[in-house]
Amino acid sequence: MVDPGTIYPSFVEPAPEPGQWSQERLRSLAGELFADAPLVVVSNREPYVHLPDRAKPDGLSWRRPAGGLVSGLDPVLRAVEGGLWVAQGTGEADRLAADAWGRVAVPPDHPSYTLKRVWLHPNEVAGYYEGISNQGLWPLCHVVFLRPRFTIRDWQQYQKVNRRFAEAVLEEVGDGPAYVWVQDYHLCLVPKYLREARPDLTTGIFWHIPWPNPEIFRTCPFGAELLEGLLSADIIGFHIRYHGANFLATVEQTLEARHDRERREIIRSGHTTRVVDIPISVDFDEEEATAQSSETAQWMDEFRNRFKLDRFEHVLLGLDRFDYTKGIPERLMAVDVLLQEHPEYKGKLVFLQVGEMSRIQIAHYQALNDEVEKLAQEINDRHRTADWQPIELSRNPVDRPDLMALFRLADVCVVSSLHDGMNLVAKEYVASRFDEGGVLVLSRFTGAARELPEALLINPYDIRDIAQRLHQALQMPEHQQRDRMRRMRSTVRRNNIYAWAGRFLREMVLGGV
Ligand code: GDG
Repeated sequence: MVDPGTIYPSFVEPAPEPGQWSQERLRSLAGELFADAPLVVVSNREPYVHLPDRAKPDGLSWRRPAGGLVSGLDPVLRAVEGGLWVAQGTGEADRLAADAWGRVAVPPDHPSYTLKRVWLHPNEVAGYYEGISNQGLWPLCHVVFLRPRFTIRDWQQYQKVNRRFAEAVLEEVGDGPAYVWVQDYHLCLVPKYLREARPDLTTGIFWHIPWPNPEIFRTCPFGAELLEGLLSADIIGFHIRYHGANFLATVEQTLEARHDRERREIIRSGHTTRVVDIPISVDFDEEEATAQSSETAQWMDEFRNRFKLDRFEHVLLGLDRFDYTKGIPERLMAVDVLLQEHPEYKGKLVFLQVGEMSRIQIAHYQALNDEVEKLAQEINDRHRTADWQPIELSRNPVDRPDLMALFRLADVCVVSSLHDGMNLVAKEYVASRFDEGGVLVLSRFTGAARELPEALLINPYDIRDIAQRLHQALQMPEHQQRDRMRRMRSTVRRNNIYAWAGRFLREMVLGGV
């Protein structure tokens, strides 16, 4: 086999560009863009949840929930002082922490922006979140061969809740101007409701997941209404051009509208919506600093003890929110094939699969949990020795320093999503590896694969392909690991979260000038 490492001449770190995006640069841009009108972010998930805690004087503790949108947007709001984030209140002590209008200053330890919580009834959550959003649009857009479920009852809740989010924004902005940045597939109709009430507001929406081709999208019974909602925004963003192209093709086949191909604009009933592709990323400097912190070092020791890692030559890691789009069974099956084809790894490697359960009310997520547990046990039983098993599953909650510790301990990080808008885990792994070690095995069907060709790219549906890449990763000479990792780090450092936010906000406010 040709050593793919040889195609890369030795890497020289480019000098930082003067125009490189940083928190400072975003803050100064935000100062200009939002001098006269505030930025309001609207999303389903909130960036901080509050929990009851008897040990604390105010009876409250807090944590950041898992998920890419929150990881991506919180640093942005922290950079844009005086911003507002409207989201669903979900924490057990959320009401206790908030004022009568649902407002609370966050981050709780260093407040710099306002979180306004929207309170939803369990029936609303069932129809809007578990129903249309996660049993309908999520499988529809990820095309993972799981039949999407759309019901009229859920749709009514989805409309109602989207209206409530729009009302929460209107309540806060009063009569003044504002820039409203809506997030994701839960809130497609918010731009429409905002425009009906306040056509003068500027609205953008970012679509964090893939957009399917028109043949898939046309199965959605509420497709035209969803598109009308989205086209009420002034700008809609996708991670990669391909998703935007699918969106434009879907609009063309579904609605009467004029399409300006040159400018990638849709003009409908006198209103123009621009389509842009701007890939999301991570706060490279902050992730790197966390990875270098003493807290992370302590967590590394903790994990070394907990999983007895010093016994192994190779530590492999899978870290995801537990979701059937992330290809978790596929990567475990690949470990099985690897051990069958290369029994020399027995006793020498461990695969850690870490991550919190999510969307547990939905049957497919419970089924995934059962499937992964059963599979891990079967594989462990097949290969175990008296004092070793290949797979360790952990569903304990993890926070930033522990995540970074796991990344730093992982010789190989496996991201095997069946389909993913971007995938921030891949970029976080890269940001954490200031030692330039480690190999990223990455699904071709993630947005991240477009930016990180130096990863070992896999088709996650091809278990032998994953197994071969795992073997290649475990055998990769150090100099080649370093070459690849340095290139990937250079990309993520440059295309960081501030670049994403800065580019989107500039497009939204200045219209691409
Ligand atoms: C959507 C799109 C797109 C993971 N497990 C735990 C945990 N995480 C953190 C990771 C990362 C985030 O959650 C996951 O982000 P991803 O991007 O990988 O995936 P999604 O949640 O599906 O995000 C995705 C993203 O939106 C942004 O646009 O990239 O394509 O699907 O930050 O580190 N965090 C904690 N516990 C865990 O168990 N605390």
